[in-house]
Amino acid sequence: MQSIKQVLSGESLGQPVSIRGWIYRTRSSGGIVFAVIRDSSGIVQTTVKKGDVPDENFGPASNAGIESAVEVEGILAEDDRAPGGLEIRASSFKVVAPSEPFPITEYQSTELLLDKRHLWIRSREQTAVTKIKAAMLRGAREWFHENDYVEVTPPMITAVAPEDSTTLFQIKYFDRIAYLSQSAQFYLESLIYSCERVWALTPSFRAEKSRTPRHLAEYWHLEMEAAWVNNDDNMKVQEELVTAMLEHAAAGCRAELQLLKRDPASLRKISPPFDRMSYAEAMDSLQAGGCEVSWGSDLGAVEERALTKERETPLFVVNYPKELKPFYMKENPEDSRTYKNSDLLAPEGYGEIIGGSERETDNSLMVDRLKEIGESLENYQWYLDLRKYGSVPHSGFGLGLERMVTWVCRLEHIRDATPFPRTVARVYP
Ligand code: NSS
Repeated sequence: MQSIKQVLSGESLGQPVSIRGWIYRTRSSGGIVFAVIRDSSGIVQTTVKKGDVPDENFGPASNAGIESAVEVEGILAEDDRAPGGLEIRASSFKVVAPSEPFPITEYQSTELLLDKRHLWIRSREQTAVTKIKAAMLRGAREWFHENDYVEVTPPMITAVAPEDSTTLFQIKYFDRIAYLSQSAQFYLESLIYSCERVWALTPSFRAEKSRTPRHLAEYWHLEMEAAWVNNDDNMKVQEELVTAMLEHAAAGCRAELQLLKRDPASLRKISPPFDRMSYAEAMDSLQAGGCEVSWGSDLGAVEERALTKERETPLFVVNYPKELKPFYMKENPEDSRTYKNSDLLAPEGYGEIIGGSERETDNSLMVDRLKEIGESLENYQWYLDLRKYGSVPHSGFGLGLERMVTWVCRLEHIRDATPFPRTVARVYP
């Protein structure tokens, strides 16, 4: 048995090959069936001629609809009209399991494709996205390993809100209330006192009511935290990590990227250092471009798009006003209105993919801020403890994996960056 990719390499031209997979397209005329077969590695045309295959094969072969599972043996031959220029002339075509009429045909509504997501993920586009995402994750994992980071496993059930208490999913936890994690950051911060450099890949949950093309209620969050690292060094880690992830995608998924109309060379062009712009400069640039913003305006999708649509490489926006960001960030000594933080914006208008900062190390400042925002100190006692026992400068960040995949795969909507998207409107399938 060979993969279709192996078959399409042409090495076995003129020789017998055997494949298995699912019917991707099929038509028959007279005594011949043209069936394009798909497996995880690609598609190839097979021709099944009456008389060339055992008699008991031909009927099922001509009746089998798309998505029937099949096993095919035959001789690999050249054919200009076939995808990839090669076809298999079948000597055997076994239908392992026929398919009922497949509910997804060409030009379906978005709603139907979401209802039938468990079937739609078989599409070539979705398969390409899944593989590119896996390549990016492998790039990240290798980068962290090579740079002495320890992978850790924080809890997903928690009592604290690192980001925004209005977007917490509440759960019944025995006889009390708990929340699904929005970010593993506080747990990663605790672990730097033993491991110094840590990272984790976990689902994060955000009860975002907004229906936007860049928000999921559940997404995969790649987070890191490191001791003795300031905000500048934190950005260097982000540049290197993102570059490693892009390199793995470009090197390992050429064909998949091309299928999605993303030129792998455009990803390879990206390397450190990325451009940096302060929030204040971003405001000036947006105002000059006609956006109605002023100091204190948040950067939403529209503003981020305006800042990056002409760019081919990512952009750091640094030093946001404190009122726009969470309590745990370190004040900027050069401008106390702002924090030592950064958001990394993807190029081509895709917007924020990473949020990061240096962390506040002073316990009393942190207590004051928590009181200001009306949080109960009780739940944060353990987090505040971290500033009592050998507090050190440290920084970290969180990368939204589906946000990055949306950019890399040039997707219009973040839901296509994940096999089973969870949004306000959808938990099925
Ligand atoms: O809220 S973040 O900006 N920052 C944090 O959660 C920090 N506690 C991370 C850290 O420092 N360890 O979220 C980080 C990233 C953000 O840049 C997006 O890329 C992504 O997480 N993100 C999302 N992706 C998809 N859907 C939603 N709703 C979403 N929210 C954030």
